[in-house]
Amino acid sequence: LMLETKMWAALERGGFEVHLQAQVSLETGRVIGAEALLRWHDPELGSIEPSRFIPIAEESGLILPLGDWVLARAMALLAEWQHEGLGGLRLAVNLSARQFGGGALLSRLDQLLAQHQIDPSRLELEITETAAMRDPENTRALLRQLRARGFKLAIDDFGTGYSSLAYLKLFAIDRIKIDRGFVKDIEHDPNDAAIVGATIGLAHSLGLSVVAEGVETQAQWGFLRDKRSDEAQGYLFGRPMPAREFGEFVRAQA
Ligand code: G
Ligand code: G
Ligand code: MN
Ligand code: NA
Repeated sequence: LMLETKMWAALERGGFEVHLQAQVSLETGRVIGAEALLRWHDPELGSIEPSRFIPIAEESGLILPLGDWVLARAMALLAEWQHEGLGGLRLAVNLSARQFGGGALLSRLDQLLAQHQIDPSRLELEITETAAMRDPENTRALLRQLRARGFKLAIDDFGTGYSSLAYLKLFAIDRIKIDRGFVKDIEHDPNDAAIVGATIGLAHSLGLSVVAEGVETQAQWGFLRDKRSDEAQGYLFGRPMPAREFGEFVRAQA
């Protein structure tokens, strides 16, 4: 309860921040976009991990105003990039199940698009398999509407849900993010290597693109490039960093 109270206060006082982690093209080696990751620094408790505060936010309902804040921040960043000559970048935002349960998401996104004059294809919405399957019919309908608007849709942590292949049939999406649990031992574990290779092939044959998560080594990078994964994200290219640093990071590669 203490964390919950502190979180509400942090939301009002600007205690949350969005950090950005680069996503890199495996073909060109260039940064093509980023994933937005929430960070919370409390003056007394210090930095608190998302894995600790997101579940509390989800249970308490705080995830709705917090998620809304992240979306607004993301749209504002996209607008900044557009003005700074970084308009080609894409920004991915994580959505919680509760955010697509309520029916407010679409109109809120429309409002933000109009406010910031953003090309909707620059924003990618990441949903996890488990969140999507809480109410599959509702999810399916909403994802269709989001896609019709031009937003990009990604399935996060792909392969860790109960019925990953069923989601591919049920939901119209653009991209899958291969969970870092499969990437970690890719060089040593032939099963992981086979799973990742086959997943990339499956995604491509369905017309989806692939981001591999948690890439930490050159060997993993080489493997993924050989298997024609489209993009990669991980400590090898950069940790999640403050937005200003990310802008400099992207410019430095030019
Ligand atoms: O940021 P890592 O750095 O620790 O993120 C941990 C988890 O928190 C990830 O599973 C990520 O999906 C989740 N997360 C990070 N930012 C957000 C956010 O803005 N909204 C939601 N719903 N989850 C987030
Ligand atoms: O939304 P998702 O669960 O995919 O959130 C990404 C999480 O993965 C964040 O917690 C982020 O800090 C973490 N992460 C990103 N890159 C790496 C990496 O290369 N190695 C590890 N161990 N974690 C990573
Ligand atoms: Mn994610
Ligand atoms: Na993930």
